[in-house]
Amino acid sequence: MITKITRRTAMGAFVAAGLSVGLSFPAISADMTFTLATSGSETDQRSVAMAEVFAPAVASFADYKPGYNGSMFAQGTELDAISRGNLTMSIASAQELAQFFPEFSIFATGYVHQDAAHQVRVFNDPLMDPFKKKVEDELGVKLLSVMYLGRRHVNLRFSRDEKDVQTPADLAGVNLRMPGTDAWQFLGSALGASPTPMAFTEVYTALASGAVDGQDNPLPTVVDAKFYEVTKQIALTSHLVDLNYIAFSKETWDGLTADQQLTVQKAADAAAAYGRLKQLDKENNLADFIRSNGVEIYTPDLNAFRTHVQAQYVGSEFAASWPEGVLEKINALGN
Ligand code: KDO
Repeated sequence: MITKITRRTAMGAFVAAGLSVGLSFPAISADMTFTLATSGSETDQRSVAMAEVFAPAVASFADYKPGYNGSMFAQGTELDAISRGNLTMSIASAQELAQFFPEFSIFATGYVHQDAAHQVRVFNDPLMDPFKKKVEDELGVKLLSVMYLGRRHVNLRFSRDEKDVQTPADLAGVNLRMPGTDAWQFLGSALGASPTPMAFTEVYTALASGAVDGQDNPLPTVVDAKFYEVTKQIALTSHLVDLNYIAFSKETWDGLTADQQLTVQKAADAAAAYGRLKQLDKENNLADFIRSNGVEIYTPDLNAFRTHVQAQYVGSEFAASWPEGVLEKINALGN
């Protein structure tokens, strides 16, 4: 009877005995388990990328155990869980990191990132090194890769006849659900709305009941979370080309062999690239499906939104935390 030994040991024993490693034998537990907590659904492209690309790539030495819809840790608590050694991975946001390190708000600022490729150039640029180092040294979290979440737009319960959104002034008094952290709430205010903090998993019910007037997420999320069932319009504000980071426990990372570290890094990059392409494809092809479900989609006065939102950040507490010259470097990496 094979006792509970690691897969690597068992494989080594078979190979040493000159037996084909293709022999089937009882499942043997891997050396370790990578847990991942996300408030995203199982069908969200970032979750799919982690399950279908990352997990198989590390399977030779680690099992993968995801917790979707905030079931493992509530949205916004994942980084603390990693830091305390209770979680391996999360799909983290710059807004959540800004709760620990305010300077991360630069990556969560409206109308800064221009598109998915710009996000990748910024994440891979040396300008990111001090940010990454601080998160590793002070939080015990390693940011492996940048994931593309998409262009966030204003999505309202009201029909366009009830509330036509052309400029930020049209959002005055609109109770707009935004995620709970300060940087998110600031963005909601910068759009001209009255932001309400709320966990992602509560948004559908809040829209259906009228507890909030709207929310902001990219088109793929509007479809995946079925927000089109409880809203009537999307004003394509593109106010944030949003991203997440594949966040990994530094303690776990430091316990890996060099080969395992290389495998984990390559697996994260491959998953991020796969998810980015799938999300971009969905983003470019979902408008008609959403319209077919009775949701009006239109482009507001983007110049009015961009000018107003950017003006709110000038002189803000967030801008005060940005390291000198970083915004200029980010802009220089744009198109
Ligand atoms: C959301 O709560 O609106 C948000 O889009 C914020 C993102 O940073 C990310 O947490 C996302 O939710 C979840 O992954 C669910 O898609």
